[in-house]
Amino acid sequence: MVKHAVEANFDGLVGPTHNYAGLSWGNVASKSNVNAVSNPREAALQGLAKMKRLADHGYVQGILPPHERPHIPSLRALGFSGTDAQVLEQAAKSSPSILAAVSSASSMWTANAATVSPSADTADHRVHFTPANLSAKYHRSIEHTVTGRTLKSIFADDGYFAHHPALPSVSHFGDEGAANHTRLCGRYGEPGVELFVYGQVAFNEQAPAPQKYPARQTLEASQAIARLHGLKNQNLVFAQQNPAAIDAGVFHNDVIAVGNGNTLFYHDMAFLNEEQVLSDIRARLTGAELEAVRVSSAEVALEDAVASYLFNSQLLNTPDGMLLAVPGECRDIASVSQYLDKLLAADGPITAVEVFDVKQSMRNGGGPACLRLRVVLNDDELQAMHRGVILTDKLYERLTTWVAAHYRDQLAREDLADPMLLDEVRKALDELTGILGLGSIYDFQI
Ligand code: SUG
Repeated sequence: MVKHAVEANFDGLVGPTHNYAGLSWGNVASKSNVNAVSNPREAALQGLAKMKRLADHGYVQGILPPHERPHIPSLRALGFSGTDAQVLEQAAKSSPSILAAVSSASSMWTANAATVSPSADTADHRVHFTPANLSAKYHRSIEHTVTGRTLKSIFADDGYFAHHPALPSVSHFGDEGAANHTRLCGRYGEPGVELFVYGQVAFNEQAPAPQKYPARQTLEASQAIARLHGLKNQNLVFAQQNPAAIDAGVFHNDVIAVGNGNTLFYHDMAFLNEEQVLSDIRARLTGAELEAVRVSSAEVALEDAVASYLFNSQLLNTPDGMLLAVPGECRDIASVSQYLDKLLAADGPITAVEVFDVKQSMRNGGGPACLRLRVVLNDDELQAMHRGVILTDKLYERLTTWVAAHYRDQLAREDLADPMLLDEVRKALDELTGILGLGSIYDFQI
């Protein structure tokens, strides 16, 4: 019997050290905004406003808390020693780039937090989680421990939820989580097709690969996750991302494609072998026909797709079609804005477009879809999870007040060495775990 299920979205709450450090080679926005002064308070409020608007629409909206940054244990592991203030001072003096890396608020992009397989797809009928090792970038490779603790704390009942450790943290198993994973299905509670998109085959040097920028996800990582989650071959498609797209700044598949239900919205440069991907999905999808909404390069040039983040939109069910939740930049770029008007006039599955302002995150290459982790949950699983992280009007009020009390409204590179910042962050996060009822998840709390 098919159980009723919903797609819950867990957005990353932007952390108090949100800054622009140019840490992600291959991510055009991150590089172009290096050393700009950030506004952590505005960033967090923009994220919360997006969550609130979607919760008001009736979607199940959850929150994943930010990580502790600057992360002193990572600096100690690299040989900096003394009191926390001395560790910061030494790192700032001798290795400011390392200090910037351990200070990044990058855990806000929860599409990279983990890969999640709903219970309808898995062999043991539990929801499976694997935190992404994010091994391609040092600043992100330090996220998975706390991400794993947080997910275990929220989805604690092992009768319903299964947690795996991150894959080995080496380039052969580079894994970027749900940003390279899309699930297509009829109804959420039915078995779906899990589409894993990879950038490179690690154990075959002859296979096609990008030339300029790194491929952050390997086929071998995607296959390992499918095995760990107990997915069946008939529900799986592995597709290679177009290396030319990676070289044009598409560092994750969710910068060029998004799927929901039976609909795949994608650019013609997304996949190395587009026809094969579509026919593999069609052959496996049961209970619905695939709706492929293809955007051609003639309509929207790849460069405009990357600059606008058109595909880093959330695609959400509504009672009479689907809503595309796009970043504001989509209305600033003429070709994209015209395309959206055409899309709405057409008789397709996407029937509404709404604009969200997440500019602070966008300047680091994170649009609406980067900011959320999708977890399909049936009614029993929704009851079984920790409900303190689900956004209500009351929690929204509480969190906006908390942000106003603890966040700075500007942060420059030099500020990362300020020992006061570390104190502010720890005080804020300690209060936050209390507000969300999460218990101890941070190193400074253990
Ligand atoms: O991993 N940017 C992130 C953006 C992640 C976007 N996520 C998805 N597409 N799902 C990254 O490249 C930049 C940080 C800095 O430069 O300060 C950064 O980490």
